[in-house]
Amino acid sequence: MANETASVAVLGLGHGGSRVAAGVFEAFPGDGFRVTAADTDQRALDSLGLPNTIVLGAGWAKGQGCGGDVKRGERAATGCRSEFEEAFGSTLTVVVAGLGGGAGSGAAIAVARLARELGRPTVFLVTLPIAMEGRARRLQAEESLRELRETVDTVIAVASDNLFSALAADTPAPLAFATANRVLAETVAVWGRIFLAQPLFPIDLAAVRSLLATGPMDCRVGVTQGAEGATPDQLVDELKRSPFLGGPDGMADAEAALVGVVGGPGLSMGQLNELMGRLDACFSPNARLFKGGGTLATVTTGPQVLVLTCRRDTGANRPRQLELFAESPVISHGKRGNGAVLPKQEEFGLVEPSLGVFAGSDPTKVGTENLDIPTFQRRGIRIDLGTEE
Ligand SMILES: Nc1nc2c(ncn2[C@@H]2O[C@H](COP(=O)(O)OP(=O)(O)OP(=O)(O)O)[C@@H](O)[C@H]2O)c(=O)[nH]1
Ligand SMILES: [Mg+2]
Repeated sequence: MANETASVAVLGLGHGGSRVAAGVFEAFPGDGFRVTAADTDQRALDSLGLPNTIVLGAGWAKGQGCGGDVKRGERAATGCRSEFEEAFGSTLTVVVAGLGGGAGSGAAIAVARLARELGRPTVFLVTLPIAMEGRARRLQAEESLRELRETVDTVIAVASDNLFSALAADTPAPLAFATANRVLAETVAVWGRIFLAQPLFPIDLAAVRSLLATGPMDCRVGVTQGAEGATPDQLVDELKRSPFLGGPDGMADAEAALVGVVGGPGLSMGQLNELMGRLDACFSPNARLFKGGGTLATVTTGPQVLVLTCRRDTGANRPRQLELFAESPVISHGKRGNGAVLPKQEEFGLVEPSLGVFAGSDPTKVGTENLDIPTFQRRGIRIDLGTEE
């Protein structure tokens, strides 16, 4: 018997995350997931038609958004503690957010802190912006991701570029985001189903932690819808076409992966064995694989497969636009702890006290101090150029 008190919750944060949560609610109504969306933007929330929503910072943000400011998003979410406590599931909460804006990124950090404090089992599925959204958004997303990873150890970050590079260039933008939301909603739902399933061999959060433990990982996800009567080969083909997986070789070059299969109550050990064998063959023999499978009464189609592949994040998948900035000839570069390349102002040669343009004019004096000399020189303040410890 499956644990009767088991429950899985889905929590969408910010506009992108909320739309994914709404996709789970629409496409998987029979699964009993508790679906909640939270945003500082009341109108965006209302447009989703979800029964459970949280307007973040309603008292001061007035439902009008947080202007893309992560700190304001975080503050707004911190003030909704009791609402979030209610939104958690007992077995698992899948938190979804698009990083790069204010509400979703800030709320993800606040929810992560709360989940850690309360010891709630959570997985964070977050997306990184597409290259054309620009460098500022990308850096904001990376900073939020760094903070999120410092707070919880179950953060799965997928690059939206993997999805959009799999679509034809003439795909209309609304359709592209709708595809992203559908695939992410399926990923979230199958993930939840795997955790609710009667396990034939189980997968748990310890496996997810172990998968991500070796450092920042570049993660990709693939999912199948499990059409009735689909053969193992057809399922594997479908998986390889899954748009967030990064192409047909998306499994072959993975250093580590989680492979989950969930079928209806009729799924046999023989079928599962055959399917797992086909899936194994897609990976390098050196890849660390965490596998799980089980059955669930709400699965009325063929088996669904979820694959989460990881490779060490070397920055090779950073969008091209970011590299162009990094090669700019007018600035030199410093590095943040997270490896993000930041512009650094050039050092000026102002080592001697200097009057600059005020040389020759009457000194502006207060007591013994000449205010025409820059303050840092008058006061002997050493400028930290970031070149020394
Ligand atoms: N999957 C998906 N991602 C989206 C969607 N809209 C935006 N994103 C991504 O999510 C990131 C954050 O955007 P939003 O979710 O709109 O921002 P927010 O969290 O509401 O924050 P604000 O800036 O305060 O509005 C963007 O940079 C995009 O990469 C969407 O409909 N679906
Ligand atoms: Mg928004």
